[in-house]
Amino acid sequence: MKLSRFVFLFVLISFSALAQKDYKLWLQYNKITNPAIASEYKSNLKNIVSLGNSETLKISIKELETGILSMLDQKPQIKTEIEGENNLIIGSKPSLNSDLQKTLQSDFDKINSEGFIIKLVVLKNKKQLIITGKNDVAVLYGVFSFLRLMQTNTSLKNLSISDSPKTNIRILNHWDNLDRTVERGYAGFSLWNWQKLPDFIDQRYVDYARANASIGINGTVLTNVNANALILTPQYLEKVEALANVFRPYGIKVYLTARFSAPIEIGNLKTADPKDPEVMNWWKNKAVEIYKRIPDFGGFLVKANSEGQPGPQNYGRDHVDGANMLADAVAPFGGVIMWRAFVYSEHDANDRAKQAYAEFQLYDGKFKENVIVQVKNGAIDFQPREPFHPLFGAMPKTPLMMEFQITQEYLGFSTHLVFLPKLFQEVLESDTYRKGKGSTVAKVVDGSLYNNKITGIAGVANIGNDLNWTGHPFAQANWYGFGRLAWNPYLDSEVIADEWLRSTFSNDENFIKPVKKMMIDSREAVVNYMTPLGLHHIMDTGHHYGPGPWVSNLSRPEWNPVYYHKADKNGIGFDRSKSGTNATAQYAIEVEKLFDNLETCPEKDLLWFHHVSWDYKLKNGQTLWNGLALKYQEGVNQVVTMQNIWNKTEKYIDAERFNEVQMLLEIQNKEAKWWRDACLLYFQQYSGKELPAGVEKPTQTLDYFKSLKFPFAPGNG
Ligand code: BDP
Repeated sequence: MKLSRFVFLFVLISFSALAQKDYKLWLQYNKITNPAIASEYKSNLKNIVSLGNSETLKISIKELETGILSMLDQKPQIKTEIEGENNLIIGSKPSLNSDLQKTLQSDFDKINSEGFIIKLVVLKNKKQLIITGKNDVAVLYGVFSFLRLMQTNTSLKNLSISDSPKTNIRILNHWDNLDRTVERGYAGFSLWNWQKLPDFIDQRYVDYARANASIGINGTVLTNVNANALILTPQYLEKVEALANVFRPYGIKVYLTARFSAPIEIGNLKTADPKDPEVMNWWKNKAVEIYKRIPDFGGFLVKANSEGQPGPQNYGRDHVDGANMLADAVAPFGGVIMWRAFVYSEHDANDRAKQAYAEFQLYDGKFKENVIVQVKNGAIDFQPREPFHPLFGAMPKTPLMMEFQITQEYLGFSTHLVFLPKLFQEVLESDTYRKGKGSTVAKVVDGSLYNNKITGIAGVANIGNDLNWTGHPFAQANWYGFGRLAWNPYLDSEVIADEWLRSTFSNDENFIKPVKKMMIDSREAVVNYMTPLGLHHIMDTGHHYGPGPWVSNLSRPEWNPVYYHKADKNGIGFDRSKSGTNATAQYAIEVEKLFDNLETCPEKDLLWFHHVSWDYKLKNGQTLWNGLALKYQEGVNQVVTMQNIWNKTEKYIDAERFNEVQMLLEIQNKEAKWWRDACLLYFQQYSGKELPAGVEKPTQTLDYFKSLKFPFAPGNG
């Protein structure tokens, strides 16, 4: 072979080996270099006893083999009988012998149907390690959890874990269109290759399911909430069925979005009125047709009468009529309806932040048992920071599902490093006070506050067909963290960052410590350089890329950033207190008082709830104008700190991901400055004040920033 060709091949091979790193997400299975930990695992992982032979169990065994080989350079023997000691026993409760069942009875009592047990036990005087649960999918969760222990170099000593998910529906919402564009998607095109389905099964579908199962995600809505009825035609259902077949052994159910007008569009009916018998029948038959193909179909997600989508109100009916009609159709098969509460109307002059509560709260207790209302984390729309949505806690007789956005529509797309579990945690920990102190949003979502039968957390996916799935290597952490929080909404985001870094990059403390801090601080950084002190929705409109606080020419008032910041010569902010729109009254009295009073309103939410004079004194003694400007500067400084941290990590990780993140942080730096300069120049017109010392002078004029146009910004249809 000629040298040049050899070099070419070498480069190609090493490139693909490196490229795989990005692709492998948090399942890197790096070699365990800590000798004590490695030897503990080695001695316990010589033999795997596999009890059963379901598809799911086979996946568990294969995953263990892959992980063990890669992390320990050891190939375990796979057996079907327990002989000798130090075996790793894998199987669900029914497959265990009576001795084992008895030994583990108290552990089984502690877990629910999806929970697992990982435990060192002594059986007939012999030590064994066991991973079990009540069914094989639960065992798979246990296996991934065990592999996480390995990946994070956790000692096996005294190992005894029993863990169950706290919510039933842990689901990704893909805003994927049938033409493979992804609404608000910044990581390429949709994974679902509809044209080649059902016959061509892309390996990515399998890898996607595996990644989700590894963090306990058990559902996926394949299609955009701005729905296309065609997905419900036989031509597409056949393709959906093929995907469902791939996902099933991983414990993942498939769901679809239901376009409310589908009976007209694909059913040739004259109406989609939910009280019309023909319409009801159409949906019932549709459900029968779907469940014939996909017996474990999860159900429908519906965006109705919101942002132009059709819904029951088109026929003089309400959300309850619409949701319950669909609920009846899927109920015989155990399906659920996830009905979204993301509504606001152009005909409603009311503060947009009040509209969902105003429209939905009075329906409490009126929905059928298999309806769950899906509520965004805040009352406006996935902003870098929002106070928790007032509906949480306010509908005791209705299960409410959390909707988080993992894709960074309003947080810098997939170019900005922002660790979202920090945001998610802040929302979940918020106290609604609806049943006294401690009535957190997490307790509403996991059903413990009001004893709801179904519970769930949805995340709008940030996944596309980019080689690294999420566009930014660190955006993988947001997918990961979402799954972990959906499993356990009480998890600390620092724990999540720690696990993720160890599983994705390295266990070296010199890497973990600074990079974890970088991740944790990244959320506040984006708030600071985009929307500090409670500002919100001042992104450029349509695509939401970059700042656009000046936009004021769109037909619907609440589509314009000026609606949200209300800057004028007297000050800035949206008065939602009693003297304003009184949105604060939608919260429990304790929360209402806190937000309503300028003195007690947390400064992070100040301009969300109050219109405040430019000279208002902040807690640190600064005037509002100076404080605001300094916050913007702080955001930029934080990005610089992130860059400094990252620049020191080169020796701990592969060059490819190091370089990618370095380049992306440079973009983030530029864009943070863009945000700071554009917003401060714009607001300065109203404050009429100089920038305080410590804030860098803008390098461009306001007109320049206003002139920037991005007709092809991604994710905007
Ligand atoms: C908004 C997005 C829009 C979505 C909508 C929704 O800009 O693309 O369709 O949310 O959640 O934030 O329905």
